[in-house]
Amino acid sequence: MSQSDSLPSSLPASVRETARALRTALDDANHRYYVLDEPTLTDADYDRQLRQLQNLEAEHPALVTPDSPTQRVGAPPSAGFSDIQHAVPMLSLGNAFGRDEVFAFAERVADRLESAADDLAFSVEPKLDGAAVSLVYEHGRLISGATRGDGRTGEDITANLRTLRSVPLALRGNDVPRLLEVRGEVIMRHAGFAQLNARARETDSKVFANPRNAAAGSLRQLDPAVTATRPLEFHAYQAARIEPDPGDATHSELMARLAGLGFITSGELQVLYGPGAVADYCEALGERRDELGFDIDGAVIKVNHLRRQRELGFVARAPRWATAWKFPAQEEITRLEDVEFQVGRTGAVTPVARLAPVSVAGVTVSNATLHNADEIARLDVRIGDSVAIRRAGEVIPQVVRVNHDRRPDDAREIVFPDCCPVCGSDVERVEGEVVARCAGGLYCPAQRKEALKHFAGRRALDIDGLGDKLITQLVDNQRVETPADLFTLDVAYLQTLPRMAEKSSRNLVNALDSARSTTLARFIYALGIREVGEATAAGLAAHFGTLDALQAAEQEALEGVNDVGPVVAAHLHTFFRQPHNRQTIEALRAAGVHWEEQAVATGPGPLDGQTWVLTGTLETLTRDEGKARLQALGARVAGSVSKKTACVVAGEAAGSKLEKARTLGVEVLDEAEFIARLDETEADDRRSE
Ligand code: 9MJ
Repeated sequence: MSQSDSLPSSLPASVRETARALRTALDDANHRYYVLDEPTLTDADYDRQLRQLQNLEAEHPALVTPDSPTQRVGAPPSAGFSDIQHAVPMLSLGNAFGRDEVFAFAERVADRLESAADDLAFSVEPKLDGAAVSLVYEHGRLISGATRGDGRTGEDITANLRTLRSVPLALRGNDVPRLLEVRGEVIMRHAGFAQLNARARETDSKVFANPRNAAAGSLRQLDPAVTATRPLEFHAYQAARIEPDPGDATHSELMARLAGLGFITSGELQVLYGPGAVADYCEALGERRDELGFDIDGAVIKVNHLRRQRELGFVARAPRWATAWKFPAQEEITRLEDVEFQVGRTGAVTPVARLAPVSVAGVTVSNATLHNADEIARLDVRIGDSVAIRRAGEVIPQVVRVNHDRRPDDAREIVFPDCCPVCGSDVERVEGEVVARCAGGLYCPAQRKEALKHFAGRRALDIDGLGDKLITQLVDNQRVETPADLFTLDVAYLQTLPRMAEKSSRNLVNALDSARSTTLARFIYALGIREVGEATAAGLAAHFGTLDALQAAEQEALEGVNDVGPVVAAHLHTFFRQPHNRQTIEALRAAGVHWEEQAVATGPGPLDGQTWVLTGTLETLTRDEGKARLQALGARVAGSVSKKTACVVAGEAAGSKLEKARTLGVEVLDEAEFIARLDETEADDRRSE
């Protein structure tokens, strides 16, 4: 379907053509990003084109049609949802537990079809655990979207479903059916779910127990603008009605057609013959369940030929032609035996639930996070309570619910500590922040250990052979306090430690040696500055080019970096103004940690070609800052004075360099003059930009 079909011919051809091109570009970008997972446009380009289209539509309101990409969040909040009758009931599925029941299902189907079970083609696909919805398209345009409801009557959530970028507003391609009713599941991926709940915990809004509840809850928002902010995806798994009738097609063929029309369909679907192959697939999918990035609760086994599906029909509320292989639940009930408090790298004090061990989807769980004091209050949880634990993918096991009816009489309240359980420093809770932090900083061995683990990690300096246990020993023995101390370790000392032979000690010393050569991005990341992840570190490295420039940057300059907002900028600014952090950085450089510095091309500077020398002690700014500001203006900063030196800055107790400057007649500035000159030159520079 072409995006220009619906544009009114009363408008000038050039306007229609521009609108058509923008709509197609935006629809294609959406499809590539949300359906094919192969983004082509940057977010900025997408936003720019969307704004262009919005402006064009504002000038020519006749361009606005319901399937324009500008119309996803168009509807105002509603007072409630009206009913939609499903033209074809939305049925539930029967269950098959284990291989024997798959064989029994296949035999039943084969008997009815008077065929041999091993000759029957089944399509098998993951069973998504989200909220089932049904979408109706007429002449390629989305007409309505509904929840499953009781299977016969659902709720009209069209306005909310339109906000999902994986729901096509207009079907794609040239083979658009006159009528299409597509069914599928709206899901939330683990990553999006974790982010949504993390934000909810910070802002005291609704925390969801699992992605299914989050998806269902997000779809039932009265304000579509809220749904639009939720990371939802629609995955199609059935064409309930299609006109013209596709004739003697198969389910797998229809799924391929739905993909062509613009829907996400399962990349895991397989057509298999006989129950043995089907059961093998289900077992193998179960093994990979944690790798998919979203919840599935089983596999759906369908007779592949639609003609045979029709022949088999339904029993009660479920089709005879399909069944669900169910995986073990991802939630289990156990007892909260105790709560311990862990101190993280940034001092965050996290309550950790110690549980009576329980097997959750095949993995024994004995710990779960309780996040923070607010979460304990929200859950109203006490030691001794019966709790529901959820484990999904790589997400840390969570306590999602408490069974208050089963609270024992001797249940104990959880008391959040006032003092750090590791170093005894005060535990502080900053106004407006949910996280409580140990005020000990790097005095706290727990924070020191975590900082060192982070520093040595694979994505930071990648120090092979420096594991958690060794770090614990080094800190406990007071041999290592800061990351710089790591570079003073030698074989003689290391081999005195338990489990460290000469060879492993030598390997570690070699690994430390290799780690000395790194990149600026890794180094920034390794410093473990709050909220500075790998991507931010890389952005900072690319933007500033040198560590000195980054260290000297003011809050405003930091906020000029992609993805750095006021909070991260403040963390960076504070970090680099702590004397102990600067000392550690200097000690690391002195220990030989190095990287290639890149001058950031900023065009010609007013001090281009000049060489400056800083000497003596500066009071109001550090030498690094002075150097970075000079470099930003184009100057070179050297260590010795010559005839070619443009200017010498002499701080307190300047010695031989100052003398030499005077002898050679080189201009000399004291600190106050230097700062005035910098300010003046920077202001001139800004004016000339
Ligand atoms: C889920 N939940 O993933 C069906 N389903 O087909 C898949 N559900 C289904 N198919 C017919 N993949 C009725 C239900």
